[in-house]
Amino acid sequence: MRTALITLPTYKEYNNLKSLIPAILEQQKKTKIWDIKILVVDSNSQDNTDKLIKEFQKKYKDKIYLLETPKEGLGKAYYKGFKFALEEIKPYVVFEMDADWSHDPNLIPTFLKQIEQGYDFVIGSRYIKGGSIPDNWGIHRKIFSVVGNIIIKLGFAKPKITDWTSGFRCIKVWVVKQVLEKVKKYNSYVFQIAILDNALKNKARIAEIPLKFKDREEGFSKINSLQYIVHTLFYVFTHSPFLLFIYVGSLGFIIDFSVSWILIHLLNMNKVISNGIGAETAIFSNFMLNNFFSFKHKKITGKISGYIKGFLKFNFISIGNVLVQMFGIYLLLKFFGDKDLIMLNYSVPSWTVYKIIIITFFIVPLSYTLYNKIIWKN
Ligand SMILES: Nc1nc2c(ncn2[C@@H]2O[C@H](COP(=O)(O)OP(=O)(O)OP(=O)(O)O)[C@@H](O)[C@H]2O)c(=O)[nH]1
Ligand SMILES: [Mg+2]
Repeated sequence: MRTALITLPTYKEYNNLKSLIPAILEQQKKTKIWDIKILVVDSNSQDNTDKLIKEFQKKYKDKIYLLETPKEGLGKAYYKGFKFALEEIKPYVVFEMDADWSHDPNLIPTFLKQIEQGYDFVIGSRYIKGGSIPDNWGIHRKIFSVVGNIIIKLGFAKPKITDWTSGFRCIKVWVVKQVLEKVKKYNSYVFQIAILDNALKNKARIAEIPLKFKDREEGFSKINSLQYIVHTLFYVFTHSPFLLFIYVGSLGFIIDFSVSWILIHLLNMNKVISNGIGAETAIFSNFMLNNFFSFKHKKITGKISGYIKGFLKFNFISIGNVLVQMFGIYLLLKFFGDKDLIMLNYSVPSWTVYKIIIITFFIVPLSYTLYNKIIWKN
């Protein structure tokens, strides 16, 4: 039998644990292939959680582990719990699960079915058909959760994953081994986003199953909404390959202008040649920065010939972009005219507006897609 380890981080959840632990172990009756075990990672709750677990350990032999940690937040509790699991318990899958009855233990066999079908990372999702968030959540909490997930989804350009912050998940241990040290520095709820982001970058196969999230009835919430929002935004803005690609492109724009300006105004060089050198310098810097920064999880490594091939492809895509831009400008000028446009009382040449539209809506998505399909393939 393979071990499925349910990891329960707990801080002052005595009353919940009393009923939740038997309910989880009840699931054993529904499976003959999985050995369901529990690891409670308790952060010095001082509410007799430790005594309760020790009693359960006597009752359910070899089924329950207790790891005691300092109170350092949810992410740290999971990090330490998973590390302990890898070293001491060696399960085949680990679950993340809240210990406050928000996550229905009856869903455990459904998660395991998905693992049996070949998925590596199964998410209990509140935002797919059949899933839900509680009706009685205040409007601000609903907005945080829904909008937060939309921002993450767009930022990571992964429209198929609907719930990035759900804390009910089942993960194969090979994925945990790959990502654990990388997510060590993320605490609180950002840990959940970081672990999924890194799992995706390690090509884990992801599935979602519907989760009807229930509000806790016992104990108190430990979530800090403001910290959650700030950390989430910071993570997305510093880890999304798409946003990193945008930063690199913007820097390229500055490099192109600066090099051209230096060559023309300080070195008195020919304007056409200077612009060519400026553009090519930017193309080179974009290529290198995208390789080591935006797409570092699938970067070109090894032989110099690999870099040269990648760089040549990158140049071809850049030339393609120039042609698309020229054609777009031609069409817009032809259909919408060449008059200056009045914006906020200023008169701006129409071509500048057209150029911005073409870059934003065509060049950026097109080149991002092509880089992913042609140069930095999975
Ligand atoms: N070990 C440990 N567990 C924690 C810590 N903070 C939260 N938890 C546990 O993590 C789980 C989720 O925390 P909750 O406070 O329920 O957060 P939430 O589910 O996002 O928010 P609510 O829906 O308001 O309850 C619960 O089982 C908590 O007891 C911590 O610092 N250490
Ligand atoms: Mg909760």
